Amino acid sequence: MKVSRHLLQAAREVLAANDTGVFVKPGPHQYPGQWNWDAAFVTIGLAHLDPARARDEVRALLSGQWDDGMVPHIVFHQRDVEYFPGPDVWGRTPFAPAVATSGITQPPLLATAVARIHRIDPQPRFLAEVVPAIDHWHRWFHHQRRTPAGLVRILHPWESGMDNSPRFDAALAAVPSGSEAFQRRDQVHVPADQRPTDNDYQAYLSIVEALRGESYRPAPGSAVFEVGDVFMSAVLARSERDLADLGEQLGHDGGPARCRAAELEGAIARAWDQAQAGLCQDGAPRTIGSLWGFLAVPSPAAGRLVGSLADPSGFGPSVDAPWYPATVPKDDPVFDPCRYWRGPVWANVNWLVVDMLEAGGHAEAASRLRHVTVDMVAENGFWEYFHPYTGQGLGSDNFSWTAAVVVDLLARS
Ligand code: 9WN
Repeated sequence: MKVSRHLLQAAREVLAANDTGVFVKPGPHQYPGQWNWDAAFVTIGLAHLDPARARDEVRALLSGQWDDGMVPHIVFHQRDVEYFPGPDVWGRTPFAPAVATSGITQPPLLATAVARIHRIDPQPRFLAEVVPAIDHWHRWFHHQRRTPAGLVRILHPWESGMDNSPRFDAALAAVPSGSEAFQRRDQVHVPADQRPTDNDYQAYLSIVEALRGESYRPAPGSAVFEVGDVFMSAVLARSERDLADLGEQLGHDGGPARCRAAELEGAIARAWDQAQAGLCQDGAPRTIGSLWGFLAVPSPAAGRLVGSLADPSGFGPSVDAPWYPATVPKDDPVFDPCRYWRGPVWANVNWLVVDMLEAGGHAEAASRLRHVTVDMVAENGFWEYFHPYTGQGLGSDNFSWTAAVVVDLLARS
C-alpha cells in the first residue's frame, strides 16, 4: 500500500515535470512536441489526477487537427525544437492548421481516453466540444485509410507508433531511397543500440520526402509504403465503440461508429483466417501489435492467443526474463532485447493488453500482467521501455506515458 502511494506520487511528479503548460511532453529530452497516442495515454493518467488538465490535453492535441479530419502524429506547439524531423522537414499543406504539425497520424486512442475522463468526471459540455472532432478523424480513417480488405492502411511505420517493429521490415526494404541528406538527432540522449538503425532512418525519411511531394495524400495504392495494419485497425475499432457510447450520451446516433467498428473487426477476423492459411503479410502474430490486434477481436482463437502471452520462449515471462510481454517473441531470430520495438517491454502496450484482457473476461491473466507492469516500473523507474531479462530502463527516462498508465493501473487494483 505504501509502495503504491509512493509510486503514485512519483508518477504525478513525472507528469508535472513534463508539463509545458500547454501539453505534456512524452519525455524530458527526446521528444519536444505533443505526440498523438502519447497524449491519449497521458490523458488517461491525468483523468485520475486532474480531469480539468486532462481535458486541456485533449484540446491541445485537437488544435492540430487538419481540415480533412486527420489528427497528426505530432503537434509542434513550438516551432523551434530540437527534434528531427521537425516542422521544416514536414513542410506545410493547404489543409493543415495554423500550428505546425507532422503530415501523418498515429494510433487513434483519443476516444478511449475521453471515455476515461467521462467515466471519472462526466461533463457533457466537454463531450459536445470534442466528440464531433474525433468523429471527423474516425470518418477520415474510414474514407481515406482503408485497404481493399478493410484494414487501416498506414503510410509510414511511425503511424503505427511501433516504428521499427519487424512487421514492417519487408515493406520498408522496398522503399526507394530519397535524395535528401539528413542528420539524426535521436541518439543524443539515448544510446544508438536502443534506437532504430541508420537503414531504418534512411527509409523513414525517404517515405516522408515522397509523402511531402504529394501533400501527404497519395492516391490509394501509389504510396511508397502502404501496409494494412491489424494493430491500428483494432485500436480504431475499440475507439469507434467508445465514440459511439460517448455520442449516445449526447443524444447522437451511435450506429455509424458501431458499424465502422464492426467492419474493422470483420477485416481483422479475415486477416486472422488468412494468417492461419499463411496468406497474410502480418503472418501469425510475430509481434505484440499483431497479437493484440487479433486478440482484441472476439474469436474462437482467443484462448490460444491469451496462452501465447504466457509462452516462456515467446512473448511470455520466463525464469531468466520475468518482464513481459516482449514486443517480439524471444525465440524469433530478429528479437533484440534493447532495440526499441524489436523486443523490449513497453508499459503503454501492457496497459492495452491488460485492458483488453479485462474486457475479454481473462481476469487472472489481466491481474498478473497488471502487477508485473507496476512492479517493473516500481523497481526500475519510469522508463520509455524495459529490457525483458533484466528490467533495465531503456530509451528516455521519466517518460510520461509510463507514469500515466501506472496511475491508471494502480487505480484498477
Ligand atoms: C517517431 C513519442 C513517440 C511515440 C512512438 C515512438 C517514438 C518517434 C521517434 O516516440 O516515435 O514518431 O522519434 O522515435 O515509437 O510510439 O509515440 O513518444
